[in-house]
Formats: sequence, C-alpha cells, structure tokens
Amino acid sequence: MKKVLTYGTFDLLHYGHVRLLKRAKDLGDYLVVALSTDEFNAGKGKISYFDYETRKEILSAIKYVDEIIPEVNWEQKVDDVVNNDIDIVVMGSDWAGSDRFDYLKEYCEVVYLDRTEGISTTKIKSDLDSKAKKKVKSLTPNRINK
Ligand code: C2G
Repeated sequence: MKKVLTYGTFDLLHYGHVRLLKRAKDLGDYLVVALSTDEFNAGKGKISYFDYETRKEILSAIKYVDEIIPEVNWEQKVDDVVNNDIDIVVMGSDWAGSDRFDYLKEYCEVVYLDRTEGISTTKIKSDLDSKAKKKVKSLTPNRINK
C-alpha cells in the first residue's frame, strides 16, 4: 500500500484544497493529512476561522482523506514519515523547493503539485469583507446629496 502525507491548515475548506487532496490521493492508496493545530498556527502568526477540531471534522468528510494527524511543530515531519511508513509527501507548488520539505527527500519522495490559482482562504475572507462593506454602504443613506 502506497501511503501519501500532506500538511496544511485547511481553513474554510475550498476547491483548491479539495483538488490538492484528490491529486495527492491519486498518487497512492492511502492519504494522511497532518492538520495544523491552532497553537502551531499561532506560532505562524495565523488565526484560522475554524478551530482544529472543526477543521478536522470537515476534513474527515472528504472522501480522499484516510487519516488525520495533528501538525504541532515544524520538526515532526521526519517522525511522521518514518512512523507512518510514508512513501510520498505532497505539497502545493507554493512550497516547492522550500527548506521545509525538500530535506524529506532522504526519507521519501517529495512531490509538489500545481497550486489552484484564483482561490485561497485569505481571498475568501477579503472578498466577504468587501461585499459586507459594499452592502453597508448601499444601505447607508447618502446624506450629502440631500
Ligand atoms: N493549496 C492549493 N491551492 C490553493 C490553496 C491551497 O493547492 N488555491 C494547497 C497548499 O499548497 C497546501 C494545501 O493546499 O499544500 C493546504 O493549504 P493551507 O491550508 O493554506 O496550508 P499551508 O498554510 O500551506 O500550511 O507545514 C506546512 C503547513 O502546514 C502548510
């Protein structure tokens, strides 16, 4: 059985995440997702909309995902690969060539898949924010012209 491992926050799960998970699973038979904990994200200066348990609940409903483990620090990856008998680590191309993953090539295959353009959790948040602002503006009577 070929085992694949990927890492991420997967907040506000969107089609870019799903396409990554599908392609990662297509490279093997079993997909393990190491899901960033809230504490690990805090260390990255990142605050997710959904907490770890909620992100885990949503992710576990994705048919490509076979197992979810916590990502608690940057240093756990070699142990994750060895302890889970991982054959391939997969990440999106935004991580290509980074020192965060390339060193794993001593232990397993490392594959970077093209990132899905035009979507991100950050974009979702900013689009929703600007829509909300436009709505408030449209509802606020324009007193200057009166
Ligand atoms: N991704 C993608 N296309 C997008 C958005 C994300 O392919 N439009 C991929 C990312 O490249 C990553 C995965 O989906 O491989 C999860 O993305 P994030 O949740 O943003 O994870 P990230 O912040 O990159 O965390 O230790 C590494 C980190 O945990 C990775």
